[in-house]
Amino acid sequence: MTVEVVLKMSYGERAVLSNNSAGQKLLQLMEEKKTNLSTGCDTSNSKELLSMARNVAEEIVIFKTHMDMLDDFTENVTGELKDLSRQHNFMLFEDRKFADIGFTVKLQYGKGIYKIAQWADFTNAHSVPGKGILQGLFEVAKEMPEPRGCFLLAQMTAEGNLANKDYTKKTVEMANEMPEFVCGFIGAGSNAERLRELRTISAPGTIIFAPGVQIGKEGDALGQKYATPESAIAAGADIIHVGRGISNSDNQKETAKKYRELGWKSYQQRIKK
Ligand code: 5BU
Repeated sequence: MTVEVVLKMSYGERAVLSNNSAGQKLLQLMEEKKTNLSTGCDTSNSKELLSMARNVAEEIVIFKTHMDMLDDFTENVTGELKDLSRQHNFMLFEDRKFADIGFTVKLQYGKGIYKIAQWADFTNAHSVPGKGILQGLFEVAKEMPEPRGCFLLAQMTAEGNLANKDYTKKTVEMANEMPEFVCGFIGAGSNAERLRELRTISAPGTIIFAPGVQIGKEGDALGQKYATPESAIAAGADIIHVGRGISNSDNQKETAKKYRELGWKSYQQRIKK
C-alpha cells in the first residue's frame, strides 16, 4: 500500500489494520468522537492536572501525562483520571519514555508508586535498548484486564536530537516484530519532511502521534520546535498533541475546541478523495 493510499484512508478503515487492540480502540474512538486531539498539562500540581482534564474532556481523544512530575501524587489522581476517561470517552497515555533493559522496564511499568500499566492505555518507549524493552513491557501489558499499547519513539521534536533517518527506519523494523503491542510511533510534529518519511515506511495500521504542535510559536527556549496542526496532519500525523498551547491559555476548553476543529478539518481535507 502506498503512502498516498494510506493518507486517504479514514481512521475507521485503518482500525481494522491495527494488530494492537488498544490501537484499534483508539482509531475507532477518533472516528466516533471526531477528534484527533491529544493534550496534557505538564505541571507538578495534581489539582491543576485534574482541572485541565475536566476542562478538555469533551474535546480530546487522549490525555497525556507525566505522573513523575507531580509533587503530590496519590492513586486518587490516576483513579480520577480513569473515571473521567470513562465518562467522557478518551484514553490515557503516560509519556514515560522507557529506555532500559527488558527486566528493568518490567518493574518500572508494572510496579513502584505509579503502577503505570494498571491505568494507562498507552505508554511509550525508546528503541535504543533493542527489542528486549518491548518484550519486557509486553509481559506486563498482557496481564492487564484491558488492552495496552506502546508508541515507539521513532523521532523527537527537540532541536539537535539524535534520532536520524536510519534510527527511525530501525525503530520501524523493531515495531514490525511486535505489532501486537506497538500501536504506533512518536513522530516529530514540527518536521513535515521527517513525518512524511515515517508515514511512508510505517505499516498502515500504525498510528503516528505527533507532539510539537502549536499555533503562533516556533519553539521554546529549551529546544522545543512547533508546527501547525494543518502541516502535521497533512504530512502524516494521526494525532496532534498540543500541550502548553492549551494548558497555558486563558480558556483551556475553548482553546482545545479550536485545536480540535483545526485538527479534524485537516484530517477531513487529507482523506478527501
Ligand atoms: P508542549 O507544551 O506542547 O511543548 O508539550 C509537548 C509534550 O510532548 C511534552 O509533554 C513532551 O514531554 C512531549 N514530547 C515532545 O514534546 N517531543 C517529543 O519528541 C516527545 C514528547 Br517523544
